[in-house]
Amino acid sequence: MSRIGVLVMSYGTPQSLDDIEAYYTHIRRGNAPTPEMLADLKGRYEAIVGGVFPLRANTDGQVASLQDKLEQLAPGQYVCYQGLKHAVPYIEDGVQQMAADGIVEAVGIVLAPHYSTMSVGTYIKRAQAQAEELGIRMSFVEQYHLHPKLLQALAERVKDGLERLAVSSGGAEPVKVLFSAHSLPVRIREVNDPYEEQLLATSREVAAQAGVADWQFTWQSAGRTREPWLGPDILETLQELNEEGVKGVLVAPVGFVSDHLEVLYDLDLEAKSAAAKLGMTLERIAMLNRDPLYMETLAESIIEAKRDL
Ligand code: FEC
Repeated sequence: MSRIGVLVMSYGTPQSLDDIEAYYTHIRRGNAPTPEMLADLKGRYEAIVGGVFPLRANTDGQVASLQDKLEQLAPGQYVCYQGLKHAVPYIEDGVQQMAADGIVEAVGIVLAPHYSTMSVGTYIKRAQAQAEELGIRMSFVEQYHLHPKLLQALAERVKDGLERLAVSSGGAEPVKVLFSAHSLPVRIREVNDPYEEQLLATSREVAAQAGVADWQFTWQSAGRTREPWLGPDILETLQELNEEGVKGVLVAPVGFVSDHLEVLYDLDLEAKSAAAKLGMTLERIAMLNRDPLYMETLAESIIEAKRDL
């Protein structure tokens, strides 16, 4: 019997500084960015430790660790492939590789826990279209935002983060936990998109498990387009918290699972310096990356989705 393919999908990142324009053009559905937009994005990648692209190594590591975890739970049954949304190997490349290897049944999963028609929904559409063309039967994990092991891993990180914040702020009070995720255009509300509710559900559960009473949710990393995006943005939220007298902030970007630009630049550089200018201390929880509990979350969700094949 042939093995079950696992298409592990992630956002993708440029391969080099020279590749940023092609990457940005792909994100913009074939429209090249203006020279100003390109310079701005290049500047952000350069600011994160001199132009590195940590998402690639992190995604590679996550896929390798997931393969090991599946091997432990179901020896010889699953084989992982990578498919990226905006960089090589693209989602379609991953599906083509499965077909070339003789895979006839596969499960797809995205390295993002919350479902939106504009995020996970588009990954699935592309994978499904290519799989149909090549005769591969696929089922998909659409979300895993309330998986108990994911919640446990995040709650542990919030507890650790609060300890770090107590040290770096010299015990200053009061402290607020800010859960965050990538903003999306406000128009997702017109289609009753579950994204916002799922993010709030994760935040609520993680706060409860970490024993945090004082928390709120905020958006980050809104795109540079003309239409309205979900807000408030974290930079506005920091202003408000400062007006309320908050002294310490722990950011928990629960919509992301990896160290990458939106975390290392938007939070660690931009939000941290904005908080410092307001006289507040800001810390961030460690990202999940290859956390064993996260790997178990993915593996168990895949094994569950295989039942729908
Ligand atoms: O480290 C890296 O190289 C990549 C970091 C990265 C991640 C990421 C995740 C998400 N995005 C989502 C939605 C959008 C929408 C647009 C958009 C634009 C960008 C740009 C960059 C970028 N995103 Fe991203 N995103 C990452 C990086 N994203 C760079 C372009 C410049 C900019 O605006 O900063 C707007 C597209 C348009 O122009 O129409 C929408 C969502 C996620 C989280 C879920 C997921 O991982 O898929 C949602 C990581």
